[in-house]
Amino acid sequence: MKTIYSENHRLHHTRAELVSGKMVPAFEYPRRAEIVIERIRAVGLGPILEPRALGLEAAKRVHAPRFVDFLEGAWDAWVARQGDETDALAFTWPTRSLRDVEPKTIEGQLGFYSFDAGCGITKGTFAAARSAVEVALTGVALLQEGESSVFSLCRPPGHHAASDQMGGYCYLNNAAIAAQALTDQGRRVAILDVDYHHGNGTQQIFYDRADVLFVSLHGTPETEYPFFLGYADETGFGAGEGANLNFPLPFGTLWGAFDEALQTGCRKVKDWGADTLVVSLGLDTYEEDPISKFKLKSEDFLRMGERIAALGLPTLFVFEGGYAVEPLGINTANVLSGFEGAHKL
Ligand code: Q9C
Ligand code: ZN
Repeated sequence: MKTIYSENHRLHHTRAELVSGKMVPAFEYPRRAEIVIERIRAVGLGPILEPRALGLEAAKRVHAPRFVDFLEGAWDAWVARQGDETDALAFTWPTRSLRDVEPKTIEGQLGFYSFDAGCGITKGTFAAARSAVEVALTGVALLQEGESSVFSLCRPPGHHAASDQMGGYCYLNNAAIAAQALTDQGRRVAILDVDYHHGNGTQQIFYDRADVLFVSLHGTPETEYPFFLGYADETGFGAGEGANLNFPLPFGTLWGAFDEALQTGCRKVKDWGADTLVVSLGLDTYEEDPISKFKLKSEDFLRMGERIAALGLPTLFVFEGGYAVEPLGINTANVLSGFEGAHKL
């Protein structure tokens, strides 16, 4: 399997995020992607390629152009008013009792275009996010050229990013942008999101559409981030009714229960008639993940890859979360090698 990777992700390194009432060092940092690429190299998964310079036109097919433009200018606007000593970070959001209008200055715009404080902007954030989109879109191009599976090692991750909101360490939704590009080429795409957190951004982007199926397994929003989306009764809206499927699972979930939901999700992908699969590949379901509460073991990720392979579909893996950094390379490569061992096209 080919891997797409760029070192541009290193340009994005936030200083801090808000956890339990205090600012703590960010859980999402460059070493995550480096340890994964080192493992991909060590196990000889396949060639590692640089992304192509594909730009952000495709991103504007799922994100509001003014949101993408905001991201591009946010750091300079922040530095002009606040200096460069801190990350650009929101502190007020247009929640229920307030009004959904765009403020004129950066302090308010940060809240308007985000839904949490897990998405600070630094000098290199936009360049890194743009590069991650190109990593995903290069994977799309390779599928179009006949590859049966590709790993897009995107960083920053994307699945929390909605059409015009960043959050949860995500700025541009790499998996959604890739799924849209594949759909634009006439494919019938299903997105399978196995990250520990609900892919609220991906769900929102496709919620009223019949042409892309979204299936997500995640910690139940009753007790887990992102709290305000990801329930089982969210099945799609309008034309999209029936094209959204959530599996909220409890704290402590082991491979057995996860796999049961995964098999049900895979059956839905098959019954729905998908001809191409995009996997939002988060590894934060791992038992030692510092911010998550499932209990998957390293060898379970081999089984996960085999299950996904059993669908027999052309597959684009898009890297998402996973914060137990030392074993992150092993866990990621396990999914991909499990897939390769079982994938017959
Ligand atoms: N107690 C992804 O996995 N909240 N994002 C962390 C820690 C944010 C995770 C709070 C989690 C976002 C892509
Ligand atoms: Zn996650």
